[in-house]
Amino acid sequence: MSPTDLYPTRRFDEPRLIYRTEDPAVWGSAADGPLAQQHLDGHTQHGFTPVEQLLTPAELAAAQNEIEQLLHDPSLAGDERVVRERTTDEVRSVFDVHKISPFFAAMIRDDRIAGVARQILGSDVYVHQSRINYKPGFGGAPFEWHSDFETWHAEDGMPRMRAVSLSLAMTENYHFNGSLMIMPGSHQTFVSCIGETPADNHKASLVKQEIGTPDQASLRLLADKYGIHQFTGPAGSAVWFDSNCMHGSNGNITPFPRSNLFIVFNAIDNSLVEPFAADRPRPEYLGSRDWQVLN
Ligand code: 6CS
Ligand code: FE
Repeated sequence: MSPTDLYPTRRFDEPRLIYRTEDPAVWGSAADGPLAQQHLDGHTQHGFTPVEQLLTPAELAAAQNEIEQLLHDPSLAGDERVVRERTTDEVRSVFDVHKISPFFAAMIRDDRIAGVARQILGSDVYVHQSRINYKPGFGGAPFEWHSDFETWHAEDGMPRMRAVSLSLAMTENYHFNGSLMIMPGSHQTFVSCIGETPADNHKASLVKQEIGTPDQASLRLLADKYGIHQFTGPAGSAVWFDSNCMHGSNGNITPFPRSNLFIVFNAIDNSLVEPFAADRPRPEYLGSRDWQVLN
């Protein structure tokens, strides 16, 4: 039997705002890992923690080379883990990069990455999902406003808000090439969305999400209350953000791609159950059930 549903969504006729009371954003303490108390406090308050430069120049160059390889990897042709833009057919995302690439598999085990995830979640962790978002120039499409947790709860059966994501810039993120926007503090409010989950929703939602995106009135309330922060920074800069942050990004009509590596860590005690609002779970590459603890 599934546990109590603290975050009902895609179930009611009207949207609801549900205040988060049970799940802290930070579960560990300063003694547990690389982040100092002030960073943990900032994470609790804003729901995210920016990192000015996560990688050394040599590591960054190697990572950039690796994402270029993945983009052109002939063995991935026709693979469902490669998602293309609807209008331009350019690669939008490649999933499972921590399984496809030994380089990224090793990189994410580093204390600067897995160590921080364990510290924030106060637990051993595993990778729930990993992807590169390429956001190509001349037509990279937007990501609509959403909370990742809403989808992971509804479609993957993630029970609680005890997951954290790392977004690591692989190209410079300018304010004009579709960089990430987050409403600071919005992780404290869960927006229960309207609409039922269609069968195989991920086939559409990974190109343009429509189900599980909040209604405009809820978004306006949240934006008025929390404001909007836009992340910019050079390749190698990063941000850790809570699973329930309200976030999105604009399209990219500039010539400059905005590529990010995106890794989702989940606490091992928060592993997936049956979906809370979908007929069947999504594929393994979107929400892992066959995971291994990171060490
Ligand atoms: O499907 C996912 O897991 C992620 N992708 C999208 C477009 N929305 C929800 C979540 O961030
Ligand atoms: Fe997201």
